[in-house]
Amino acid sequence: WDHSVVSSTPSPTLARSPFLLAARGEPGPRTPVWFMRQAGRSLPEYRKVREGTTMLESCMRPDLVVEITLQPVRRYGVDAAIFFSDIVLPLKSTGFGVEIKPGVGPVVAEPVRDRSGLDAVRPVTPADVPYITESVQQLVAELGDTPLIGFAGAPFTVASYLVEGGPSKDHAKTKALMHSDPELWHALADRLADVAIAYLSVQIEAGASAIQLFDSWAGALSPRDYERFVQPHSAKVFDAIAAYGVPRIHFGVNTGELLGLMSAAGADVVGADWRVPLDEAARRIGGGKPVQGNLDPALLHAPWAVVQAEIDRILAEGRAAPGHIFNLGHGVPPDADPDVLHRIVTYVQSASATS
Ligand code: 1CP
Repeated sequence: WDHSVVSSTPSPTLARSPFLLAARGEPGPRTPVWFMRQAGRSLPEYRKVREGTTMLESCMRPDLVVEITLQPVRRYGVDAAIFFSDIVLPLKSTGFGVEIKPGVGPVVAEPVRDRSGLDAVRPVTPADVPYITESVQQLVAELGDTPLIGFAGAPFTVASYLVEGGPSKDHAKTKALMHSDPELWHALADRLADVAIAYLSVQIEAGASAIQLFDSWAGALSPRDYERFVQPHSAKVFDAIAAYGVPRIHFGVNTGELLGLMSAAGADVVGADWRVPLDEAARRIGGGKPVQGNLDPALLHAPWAVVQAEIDRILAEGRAAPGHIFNLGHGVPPDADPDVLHRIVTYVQSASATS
């Protein structure tokens, strides 16, 4: 990998899209909005095209990836598309034994708990994932002035699936590994940093104009453990892709106590969930960085007047940062009403517009 190769320069109109302006902390015409997990089971058109194809198979089919990524852009008019894939896809693409079990999430055939397990964890090369390059290139062509966000799972969050063997509430085996065999932990996290770097590089080189590194479950850690066991590995990822010059977003759930450390890992934009008001999040993130967030997804079921008041509050609090990208505090739940999401997009875009 030659990470000094700068990705193709975005067209002037793409570069001045509300999303990319906000991500760079530059003034824009309005607050951009997109949703984590905006594609997926909440959309009937998604359920229809996914029929008969497993999750990871569909991630390897450019026709499906392009269609599914575009569905929420068409339906909601969001200000950015997020590449349809999964955090375990790069491992799957190198032959690692992982499946996505419907209604559960990633399930690993042989959990990684000793040195011998490490060998199976290796980064993709572009030759492993021609379908990723093809899907991103097609998407960028179809999206025109709407930016495409590439993504990867951060070392801790992916490691948790590998060590636990599947989704976990307490991440107990992962924490036990960190503390009982720090050397093995750091070796695994270092490899997963390489996995993320390789996967992000493929997406950026194919034309993604921003990336998000998901450390969804990092909020399970104390700041002390995060700093020692996780931050250096996420920092490696951010450093390695810095030369591409695309905005780098970092996000995790329940990370109120970690926002400063996640920012210091090297992110350009930090996302917060609904537990921290955005003005307070901006203060903790520091360095005058843009923020992303943070409507509680549970409120999608609240009366519209409540949702609207929450949006007004979040937009006001977001002005404490040099840029604000409106989002939910976590992913769209499968039972979300697409009409409510559409109404949120329309409202954010009009309420935040400077006349
Ligand atoms: O808009 C989009 O749908 C974007 C595509 C996307 C992204 C960004 C998917 C498709 N997955 C992800 C990232 C991802 N995958 C994360 C980080 C983001 C987050 O925190 O939500 C995580 C933690 C995963 C792991 C994962 N994959 C889970 C969570 C399990 C758990 O531990 O609770 C699940 C349920 C999946 C499967 C999956 N990935 C994506 C979809 C649409 C689905 C649902 C399965 C399906 O539709 O069949």
